[in-house]
Amino acid sequence: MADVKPFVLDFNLLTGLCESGKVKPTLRHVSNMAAQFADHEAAQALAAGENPLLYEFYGLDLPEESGVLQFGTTKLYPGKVGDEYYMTKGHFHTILDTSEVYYCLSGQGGMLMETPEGEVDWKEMKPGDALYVPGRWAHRSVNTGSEPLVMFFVYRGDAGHDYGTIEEKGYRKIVVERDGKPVLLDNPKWVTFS
Ligand code: S6P
Ligand code: ZN
Repeated sequence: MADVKPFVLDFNLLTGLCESGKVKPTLRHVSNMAAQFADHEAAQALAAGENPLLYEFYGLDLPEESGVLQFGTTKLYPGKVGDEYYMTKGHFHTILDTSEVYYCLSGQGGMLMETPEGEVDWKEMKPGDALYVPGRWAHRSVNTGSEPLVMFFVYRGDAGHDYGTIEEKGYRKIVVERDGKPVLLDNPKWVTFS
């Protein structure tokens, strides 16, 4: 069993950031996932230019064991690449049948999810909403608002992250702005991009 002592961490309710600096965030810029955006040219142009920060999130240095819980926050900034909202890379868990809980602290957006069999779901999230992502569902946060979308998450410590499947195949759906509102469209690049 993991030898972890009780500890406290601070995550700001509005910004999601650990202001004490006890843990450091991982940063993802457009260049880290340019191929994931449907408008590849817009993504490449952004990556080659100002290369904006899309999001930052915390992962703790805890043993990757089934009895451990990983937790932290994701701060996803507002913006679009072409007409597609800023989003996280998205992943399946390596142990596919491990679930995750997200709790929205601030901002507005949603979670785009899909199973290996092709079932798709989109759940909107606003402050105070808790989302259960069952095992087998890939999950990607999307910021459809004008402020950072901040979410707290918890998942099993040994779940692991399979990014490769999404990197190779993409998501079946994209979330884009139409007349100021988010709509889901088929991803024109699904499976075809490398
Ligand atoms: C981990 C959990 C989150 C994400 C974070 C960034 O299982 O779902 O901590 O890692 O929101 O997203 P991504 O897709 O880049 O890992
Ligand atoms: Zn996850």
